[in-house]
Amino acid sequence: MKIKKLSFLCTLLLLLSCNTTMAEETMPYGPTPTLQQLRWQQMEMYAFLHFSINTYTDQEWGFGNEDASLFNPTDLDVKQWVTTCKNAGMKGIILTAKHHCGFCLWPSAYTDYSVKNSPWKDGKGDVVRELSDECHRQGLKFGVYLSPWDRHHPQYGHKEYITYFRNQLHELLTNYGDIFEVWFDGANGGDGWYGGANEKRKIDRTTYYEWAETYRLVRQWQPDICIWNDGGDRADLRWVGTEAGYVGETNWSLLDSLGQVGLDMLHHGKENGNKWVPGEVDTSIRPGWFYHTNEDSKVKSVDTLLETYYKSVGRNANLLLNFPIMPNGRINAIDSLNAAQFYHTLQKTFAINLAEKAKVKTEFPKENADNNGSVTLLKFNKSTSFNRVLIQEDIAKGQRVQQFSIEALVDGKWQTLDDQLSQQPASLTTIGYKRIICFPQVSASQLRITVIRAKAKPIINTIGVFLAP
Ligand code: FUL
Repeated sequence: MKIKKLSFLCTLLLLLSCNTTMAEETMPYGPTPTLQQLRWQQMEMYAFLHFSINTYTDQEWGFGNEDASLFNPTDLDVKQWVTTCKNAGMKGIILTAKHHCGFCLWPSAYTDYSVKNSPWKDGKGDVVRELSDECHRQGLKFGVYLSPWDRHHPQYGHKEYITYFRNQLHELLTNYGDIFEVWFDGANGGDGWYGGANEKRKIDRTTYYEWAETYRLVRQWQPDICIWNDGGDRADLRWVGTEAGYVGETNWSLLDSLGQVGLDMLHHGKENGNKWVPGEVDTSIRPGWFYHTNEDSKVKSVDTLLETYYKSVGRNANLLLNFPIMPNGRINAIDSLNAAQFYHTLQKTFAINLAEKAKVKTEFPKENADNNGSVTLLKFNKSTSFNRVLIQEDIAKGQRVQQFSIEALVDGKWQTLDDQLSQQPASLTTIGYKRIICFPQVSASQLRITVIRAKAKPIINTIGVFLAP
């Protein structure tokens, strides 16, 4: 999906059409992403793989007492996983190295509850090794999910467990090459096996895990990593408050660095938050995260996957799409087929940027005007049909746009283009790293993008106009 940047043009026009100085224009406004967050945002889509003892017990959450010998994939094929994800347009893979049941997909030195006590490869296998090697071979980034909640470990809930958790993190973050993202799930359902205690152990999410120190270690071991966490201290990336596959139409990549955050704020970000914390839309291609045969008929269709894309990547978030691994150790053919067709459709949709054939001019309001608007006019050389408009802000300078509109000149009349996937179609709010507006096809000679309100002078660096098949 190559979209030619119009930044040079915009910068040029800017110099010609307004009196503000270059320095003022390029000064960041408000919180900005770190280099790690910026690189992460550019990945746009990557995959989750859920695989554990649950795969063999038909469960979503193992209790922690399931026998390690149940783990026995007969045809485990990491090449098939990576190829499937690559064909689906995924730029990386995050593996459930340890889910809530505590079973480890790598031969951790700190527990016996791992692949080393399974029949798979006579206990000599290491799924994390095989997958990380294959990802790096095929040019995908690799990430790990390490569940803080561990229903197997006898000391879970006590201080000793934090040392165990950090030891495991050290293994994962120092033995498997570059890790782009680490996932610290916030779930804690209370009860578990806990070494045979069979009891409830709830913890205080805000204090128990001592996240500040763990984050420090993580960054020491993997300086380029992004940390995802939906509980405790604020990390680099945020949950969007739902696993249904969408983020709010208004989506600020900001939160406050301290304090509890409710679901609504996770869903929309905080307009005046003091820290850059972009949203990640995590959702599964099936109803469950783990594989269940009875969900073979419930795999998301190509249309649903496309809608998910537009409501995540198209709304200034990244998409983390889960593929469950089957008991034999492979991704189901229906999942890989639908995902490949989904990506094929995206590639076709965004292959030709019709804006490249237009004359583009941006004007800003006069100095001292009380708003920070802009009007960008695209004049096509002939009537042009399209149904998608893509806009990007230069987020390295901060997320600025609060409200905008798009209009097309159809048969000599300006017609407002609404976001058909939004619940409030007429109101277009945030842009951020990427915003894609979907609407029924129009044939227009001109397109007008008006930034109605912005926190500071808008810096739009990409405009794309497309015709989806
Ligand atoms: C949730 C977990 O409880 C699910 O099992 C799954 O791993 C999902 C991605 O996160 O909170």
